Amino acid sequence: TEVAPGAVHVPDWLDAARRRELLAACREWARPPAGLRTVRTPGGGTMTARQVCLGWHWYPYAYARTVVDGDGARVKPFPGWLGELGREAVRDALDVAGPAYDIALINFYDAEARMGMHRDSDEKSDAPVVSLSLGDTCVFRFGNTETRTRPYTDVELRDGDLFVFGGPSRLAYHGVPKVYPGTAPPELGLTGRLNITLRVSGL
Ligand code: MD5
Ligand code: FE
Repeated sequence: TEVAPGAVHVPDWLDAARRRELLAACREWARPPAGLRTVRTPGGGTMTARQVCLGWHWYPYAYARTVVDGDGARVKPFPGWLGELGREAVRDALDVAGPAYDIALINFYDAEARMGMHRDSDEKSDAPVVSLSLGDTCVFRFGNTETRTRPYTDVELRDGDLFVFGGPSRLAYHGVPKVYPGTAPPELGLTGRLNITLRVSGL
């Protein structure tokens, strides 16, 4: 479903085996060093979704090769298979050849976690962003390129869903105003929500 030009939602894109494999990989990546961390913004705020990065470490508002706002360890490598998964996602959603992904940002949301309306403009590439969701259902708010406010479209993202943000949608404001606790499929064995975004650094 095209939600806006270049913004394509593909519900249930990951099969059950890939969901399990991705979740198992996320659990490994979350372990220290360079594991799951709490992100603090320069203004003194704390993000409620916790994060782990692969390939390049994101900190507000730039990229580094080490966890400059955490344990200082070198960021874990971005695996080739994850890049292939991203290219497959772009082919399926946009019917174009995908780029060479080199960043994964993995956000973990517990029942209270939210993400405020923002744009992702720290990448020096306009390549499409691939988003994969696991676990609890959330409300994903897809906005416009001009303001943090209306007009926006609320979309429920569920376990196994793919969302690709390309073209004019790459710089749209977006956020996660709500997670519905206890909605993950029980057989997955995840309490909360994981979102994996694949990006091109342009670095
Ligand atoms: C999430 N993550 O569900 C969302 C999904 C983030 C973030 O927002 O920055 O980690 S990714 C949504 C996204 C990425 C790039 C562009 C656009 C949306 N967009 O133009 O709407 O944790
Ligand atoms: Fe974002």
